[in-house]
Amino acid sequence: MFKPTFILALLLVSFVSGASGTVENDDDDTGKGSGSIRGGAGAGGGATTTDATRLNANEFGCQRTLEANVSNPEEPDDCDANVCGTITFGCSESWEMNSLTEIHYNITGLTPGQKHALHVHQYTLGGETGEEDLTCTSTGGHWNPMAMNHGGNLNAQRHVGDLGNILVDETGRAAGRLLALVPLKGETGIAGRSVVVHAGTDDLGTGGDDGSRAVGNAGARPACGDIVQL
Ligand SMILES: [Cu+2]
Repeated sequence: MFKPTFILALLLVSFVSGASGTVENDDDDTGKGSGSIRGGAGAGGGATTTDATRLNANEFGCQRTLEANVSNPEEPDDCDANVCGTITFGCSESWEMNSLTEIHYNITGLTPGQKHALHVHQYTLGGETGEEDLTCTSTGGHWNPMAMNHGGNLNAQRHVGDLGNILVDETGRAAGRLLALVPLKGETGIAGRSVVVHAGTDDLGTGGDDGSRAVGNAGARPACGDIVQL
């Protein structure tokens, strides 16, 4: 019942956004200035939003209710030498398109001027079994409950966990927000999973090889963190 609705919503967002897969940055981190995506979703959302998706959104309310603090698990307190930051998840202001989640991020220690891939991965740190594995590898693969190919955060063909790339300033900091169809709870939700910051840039599935279709060739995992409820 939820699955076809989610796919429909995916297709709709892909349509209204032009399927660009790009990530929007704003330094003030207030969520202002998102006119293009808000307007598009509002124009199309009313006719296709079903009771099922509305119920799913109302379950958590339009607030930032999930958060992940990311760090190098081997040196979690050394943010001078490592990637560290916070990612929060909540509803966008586009209530009519109420599966579209607004994601805010503030991450330091990245490569100045580069785009870094950001994903939700399947397991919390320690992996499926919860063992003491203090590496980001233990978080497993991308969260992909719909069994799709890898893509960008606004593509129709994407993993639920595909959040695209974040833009890094000249100081190595990425701060801003992005929008993606990311259910917070329920069987496809990201609650109780993890966020991984990659060393490389996500090719959003356009690389033409198996690595691209699977993970966007995003490279190593310098930081990760469990997604917890606020
Ligand atoms: Cu990843």
